[in-house]
This record gives sequence, structure tokens and C-alpha cells, in this order.
Amino acid sequence: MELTDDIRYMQQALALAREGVGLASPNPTVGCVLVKDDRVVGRGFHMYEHRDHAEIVALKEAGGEAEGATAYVTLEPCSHHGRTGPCADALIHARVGRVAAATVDPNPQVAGQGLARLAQAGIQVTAGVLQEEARALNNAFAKWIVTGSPYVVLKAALSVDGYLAPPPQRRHTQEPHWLTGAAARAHVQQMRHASDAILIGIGTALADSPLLTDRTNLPRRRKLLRVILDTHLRLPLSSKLVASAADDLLVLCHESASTASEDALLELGVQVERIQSPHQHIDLINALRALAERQITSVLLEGGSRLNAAFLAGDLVDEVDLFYADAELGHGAVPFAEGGPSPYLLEQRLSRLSKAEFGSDTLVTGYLRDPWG
Ligand code: AOF
Ligand code: ZN
Repeated sequence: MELTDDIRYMQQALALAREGVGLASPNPTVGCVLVKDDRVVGRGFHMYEHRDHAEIVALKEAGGEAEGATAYVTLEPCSHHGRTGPCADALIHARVGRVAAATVDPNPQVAGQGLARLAQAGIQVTAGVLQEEARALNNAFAKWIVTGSPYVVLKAALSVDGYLAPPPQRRHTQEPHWLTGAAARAHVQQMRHASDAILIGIGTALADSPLLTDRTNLPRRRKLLRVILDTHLRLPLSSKLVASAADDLLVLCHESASTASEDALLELGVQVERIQSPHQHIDLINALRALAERQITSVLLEGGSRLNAAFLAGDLVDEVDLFYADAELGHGAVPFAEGGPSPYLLEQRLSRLSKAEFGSDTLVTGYLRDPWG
């Protein structure tokens, strides 16, 4: 009975947390529901711009009703002073009777201390309610706050035989070649919405001239940062990417790239950052660190056979999302990862493999590492 209630209310808190997707980063998405006598007396989710953490929003709504209530929180209440005071203290002060948290906060400044403080104050604490769902919502935050590098998601749309695109000689237009259908492409838009940045290689930028925008129309605090890895600054000034730059286009180049090219891009509102690299290519670890310093907690890799191969070879990918269409492309088509594994081989290395259908396309999701340890 009690277990069922815990799950039901934590599901409500998770649904609230999801409203913060796109609005909470670089903070975690967190939802909170305050329940008294089987009645919801307060609800809240975190938006970075509004500063208040989810618990504080819910406590303000509940007022005096918070006393004796159970707080369902998707992340451990914080114990530190950041932009706000500790939520654990606010819950103690409001005299809630019990706190159920879905997962600990991976932030080393919190990491269990919030729950400990609540327990010390005599509040009943239950941890781990719907932990897996709650953690999945904050993979990016966990990776970024613990390692100082963003969570990397490799996404690819593939033919059933595992290729990315027809061979260049069979491509008749400059228009993108769609393998997957509308439902899968709408899901990719949701993935873009949940990401802080999207990253492609210059090869894909030149071949496909993509726009790389979040077209969900859902609110987001910061624009999706469009990042191009472009060692020698070859991105054409006339490209769609440059033409649409509005503080949201960042070109990462080698430290030796031409200053004239850099100046021309800067002139058009494109941000350029030179990445220290001990070799001829852009050092990917340094590139990811540079993004993390810009408070980018997650990066969606959307492109290119070379890019896929380089990130996989560097063991820099956390999550893999492979959309398989039912069309075949056949021998000679562009491979998933040039000189790297086939997608089928990669699948064998993934853990927690799951499948979902989008129209006639299949999405295979799996993980190469778990940011929660
Ligand atoms: C909570 N509830 O809703 C969120 C929490 O700088 P601040 O004060 O906004 O603190 C940010 C940190 O607080 C963040 O790194 C994470 O550890 C925690 N986020 N905690 O109790 C919330 N968003
Ligand atoms: Zn807090």
C-alpha cells in the first residue's frame, strides 16, 4: 500500500521534473510533490532562471500545510549554499514529516549529506524510490558535475544494413537524404531539445549543409549550441550554419588555424575557440573540456562517419542511440564509423540495451558507461 503510494507520487514528481528539461541546465532537472493526508499540497520543479529549487517552489505553495507532509523529491535535497540556501534546512524548518528521494545528488558538495542532515533532524528518510527513472533524467548533470566533461550521446540514423548515407556518387541533390521517417525524426528533435549542444564534423557540415536547430518549439533557457569541429577553419562563410549564427554557433579549431579565417567568422557572429592539441587533429578531450567550461553538460553527436569513429576510438561516448530504417543502402555506402566498428559490433559492447519503435524505424539505445558510477 505504502509502496504503491510512494511510486505514484514519485511518478508525479518525475513528471514535474521533466517540465524542467531545457530550463534547468546546467543544474539538474528536479521535481517535488508535497503530500499530506493523501492530498497534494505543493508542487514544484527547478528552473535555473528562477533560482528556487524544486522543494522551495513546492514549500511556498504548501505554506503551513507542509507541516507533517511527505516530500517526494526526484533528487536528494541539497545541503550546501550555492545560488540558494540548502533545501534540506528548508524542509526541516517547514517541519515536514518524511522525505522520499529518488536518488542521491552526485554533486560532491552534496553526495548524501542532504539526506544525512534530514535524518539527523529526526525526519524519516526513504531513498531510491524510482531511482533508475530519476537517474536517467540527470545523466548529463551527473557526468558534468563529477568529471568536468559533458555527457556524450552518439546518435545515428542508419539503413538496415548499417550505413549512414548513400555513396557520394549516388547522391543527386544537396538536400539531406532521409533514411528514417517522421516519427523517428520528431524523436531526434526531442533529443536535441534535451541537449545543451549538438556537434558535427566539418565533413558533415560540407556534405549535408545542415541547420542543426531545436525545432520542437518547447521553451529553453539557452539556445542549443551548434558546435562544428573544424581543424583548419574550412566552414564556408556562405553556409547555412554561418548565415543563421545568432550567438549559438561555435567553431572549434586547431590552435594552428589561420587567424584570417577566424576573423572572418568572428565578423559574422560565429564564435571560434582554438583547442590545444598535441597532434594535428583537434584534441577531443580538450574540446569536450572547453565545452564543459561553457556550462555545456551534454553533447549530441549527429554526424559523420569520421566523427563517430574518432569519438568511439577515444572512448568518449557515454550513450549510443541507433535509429535503423528498413531501407538498404548496400555496399559502397558511407559506413557508420570510418575505420571503426559496424553498428552491430558496437551494439554488442553496449549495456542496458533497449529497443523502441518509431513508425517503421527501430531505435536501439545502449550505454558505454554509466555517469552515476
Ligand atoms: C535540490 N533541488 O531543485 C536542485 C538541486 O547553485 P544552486 O543553489 O542552484 O545549487 C545547484 C546545485 O544544487 C546543483 O549542482 C545540485 O547539486 C543541486 N540541485 N538540488 O535540492 C533542486 N536543482
Ligand atoms: Zn536544493
